[in-house]
Amino acid sequence: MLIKIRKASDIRPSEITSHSAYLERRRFLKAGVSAFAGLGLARAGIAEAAIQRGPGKLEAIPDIRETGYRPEESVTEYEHITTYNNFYEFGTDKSDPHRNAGKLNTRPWTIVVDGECEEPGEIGIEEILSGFAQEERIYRLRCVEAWSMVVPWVGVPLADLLKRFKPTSSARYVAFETLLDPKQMPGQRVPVLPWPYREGLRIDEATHPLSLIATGLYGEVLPNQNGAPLRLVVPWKYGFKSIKSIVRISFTRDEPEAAWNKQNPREYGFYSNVNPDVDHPRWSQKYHRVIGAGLFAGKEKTLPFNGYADEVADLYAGMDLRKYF
Ligand SMILES: Nc1nc2c(c(=O)[nH]1)N[C@H]1C(S)=C(S)[C@@H](COP(=O)(O)O)O[C@H]1N2
Ligand SMILES: [Mo]
Repeated sequence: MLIKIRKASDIRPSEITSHSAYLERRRFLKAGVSAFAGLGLARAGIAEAAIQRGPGKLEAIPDIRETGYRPEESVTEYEHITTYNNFYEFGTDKSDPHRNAGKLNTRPWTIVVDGECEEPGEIGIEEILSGFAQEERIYRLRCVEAWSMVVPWVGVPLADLLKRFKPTSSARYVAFETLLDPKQMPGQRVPVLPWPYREGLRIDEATHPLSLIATGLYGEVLPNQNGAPLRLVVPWKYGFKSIKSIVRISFTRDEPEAAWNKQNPREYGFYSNVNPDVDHPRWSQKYHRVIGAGLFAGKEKTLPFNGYADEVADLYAGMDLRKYF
């Protein structure tokens, strides 16, 4: 169950493939799974085979750079990733976002970047898609509700995006905000959360190489229910930190407010690092259900920092993780 991750700096130029080559290789690998079995490559083969393009309903993202960011587990099927969602702006049932998010208009889409930085401004989704190298990042997503999946994201390291706005030394945190538009997001007419949905990270968390701004999954642009046109992905934290459909990013001096933390600070901490040793007040966090594994599959053990401890534990050296949960 160990998650082996190569550092981004280990990427070889030969791994930067064109999208068509990427799709070709996927097809080849899919056909070749059985041939790989028994060569010690079976697990990797299975993971690779699962990563084809989505069903082709959405625009393909060109020139995706492959990276070594991939867990050993099988990738969750597109069908599950796009029909079992949390996106309360479109309803609180897992199937609501898939049914209701189609109405969201994601073009044009502008993100305002402001606060403690030298060059505040705006950036459009088209510029993020064309002006930054798009990387494949296969990450586990562990929801605080004790379920988990493995998602083949496409996106841009958050650090690369933030750099462009030149944060100053006063920027100790980064705050994120989702679109506020009850016309398009009917769930916002119900006060289940303090709208707009907001989240925040410490600046060192935000600029950690694992932190990603996702623009797509399975090689295509994000389906609306997964947070189109761009959302945060912080794989070592509970899923609710990975805020969807972002319209504002602000550099701040003080810890920013976050929707779930504001709604119930006892249950949802600001840090919310995945931690099997700190239970949610109403349920255990020691195990999780694997989405798509089938009705009779057993639960899986939850790992500290969702299996990314080698990469991120240093960020919290000396901190009492029961207090800062
Ligand atoms: N704006 C917004 N972002 C959100 C949520 C939400 O309700 N609204 N739900 C969060 C939760 S609880 C989880 S588990 C993940 C789910 O992401 P997915 O639907 O792509 O799997 O999105 C997070 N981001
Ligand atoms: Mo979640």
